[in-house]
Amino acid sequence: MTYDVIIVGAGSMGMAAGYYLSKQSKHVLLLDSHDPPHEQGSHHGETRIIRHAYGEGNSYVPMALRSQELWLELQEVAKEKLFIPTGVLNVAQPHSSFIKNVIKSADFYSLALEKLTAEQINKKWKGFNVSNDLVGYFESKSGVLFSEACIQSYRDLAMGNGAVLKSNIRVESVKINDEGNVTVKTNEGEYQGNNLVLTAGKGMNNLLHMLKLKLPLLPVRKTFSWFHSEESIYNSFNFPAFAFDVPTGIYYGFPSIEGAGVKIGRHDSGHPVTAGKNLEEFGYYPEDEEEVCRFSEKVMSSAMNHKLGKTCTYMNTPDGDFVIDNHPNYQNVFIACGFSGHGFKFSSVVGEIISQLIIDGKTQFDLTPFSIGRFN
Ligand code: PYC
Repeated sequence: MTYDVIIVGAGSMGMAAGYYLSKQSKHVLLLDSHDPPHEQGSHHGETRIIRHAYGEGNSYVPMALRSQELWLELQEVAKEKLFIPTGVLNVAQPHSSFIKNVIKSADFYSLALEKLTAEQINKKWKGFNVSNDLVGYFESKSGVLFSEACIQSYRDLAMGNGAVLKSNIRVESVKINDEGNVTVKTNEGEYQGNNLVLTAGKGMNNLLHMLKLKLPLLPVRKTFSWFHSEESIYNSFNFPAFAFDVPTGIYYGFPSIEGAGVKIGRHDSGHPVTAGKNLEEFGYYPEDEEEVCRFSEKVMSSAMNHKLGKTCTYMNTPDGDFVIDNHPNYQNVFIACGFSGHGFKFSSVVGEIISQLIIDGKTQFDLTPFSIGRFN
C-alpha cells in the first residue's frame, strides 16, 4: 500500500504533524528510532516554556500565538493537563538584544507585558534576589507546557484517527523516484508514500545525507537540573517560569511543579556531539552542575541544593533560526529541523503548518526566515 504521508521522526514536530494530517483523513505512517515520548531526543524533562513576546525576534510571534491556541485546543480534545499559565519573566540588562526584542515584539503585536525593576521583581516574587543592573518584563498569559504529555496526547489522537506508528525502527535509506514516489527502507521492511516529512531531530544530518542535502546543523549536548526548593515560595501558583540573559550566560527555568523542585538549564554553550556517539551522562563535565548552581545562588533568595540533572540534544543552526522548508530538489519532501533549543513551544503550529503545506500547498505563516536558501 502507499501512504499519503510518511513521517520520519515522531517526536514533537513529527507527532503533531501526524495528528493534524490524520485529522484531515490523510493516511499517515510515522517512523521513530525510539518509542515517543522518550528520553533520547529533545522533548523530555517534563516541561517546556511557551513565551509569546519573543527575544529571538518578531517573526516568531504569530507562530507562538497560534501555537498557544493549538495547545489549549489539544488540552480540551485530549482531556489532559498540558499547559499551566504560570506567566514568564524575561530578565536582562537593558541593552540586551534579547530583552529589546521582547519589548519590540510585544509592542508590535500589542502583547501585554509588565515592566519591572529589580526591586519590583524581588518584591513580587520573594523567591528572587535579582541585582539592580537587571530589568524584567513579565508576560502573564504565557507559561509552561508538559512536553511528554503533549506528545502522548498527539500520539493517542493520531492513532485514534488511523495513523500508523512504527517505533524502535531504523531507517536505512530514503529514495524518491522520477515520478516523486517515496520509498523508505527500514530494518523491518520497505514503505511507500506520496509525501515525506523529515522531523528526526538529531537524526537529521544522516537522513538529509540520504537525499544528498547538507545543512549546517550542529548537534550539541545540553543539560538541565532540578533543585530542592522551598515549595511555599517556588510552587507554580506563586512563581513564574523565567528566561535570563545575563553576562554569565542565558538561563531558563521553571517553578516547582507538584513538588518536583525548581528546574534550571543553561541555553547557550554546550558540547558538540560526535555523530554516532552517545551523550556523556550528566556530571561528566564539572560545568553541568556548577553553572546552574552558580546561577541559582546569584538570582534566588533561598538556598537550593542540586537534586537531579539530565542531558538532551539541541540541533543548532548557525543563526539559531529554524529550518522549515521543502527539499530543494523534491517538492513533496518537507523538512523541519534545526530548532536550536527553542522549538518545542512551536511544535503544535509546526505540525499544523506541515499539514497545510501538504494538503493546501500553502500556509498563512511567513516561512522566509526558516528557508534552506538562507544558508547559500
Ligand atoms: O525557548 O523558552 C525556551 C527554552 C526553554 C528551555 C529551552 N528553551
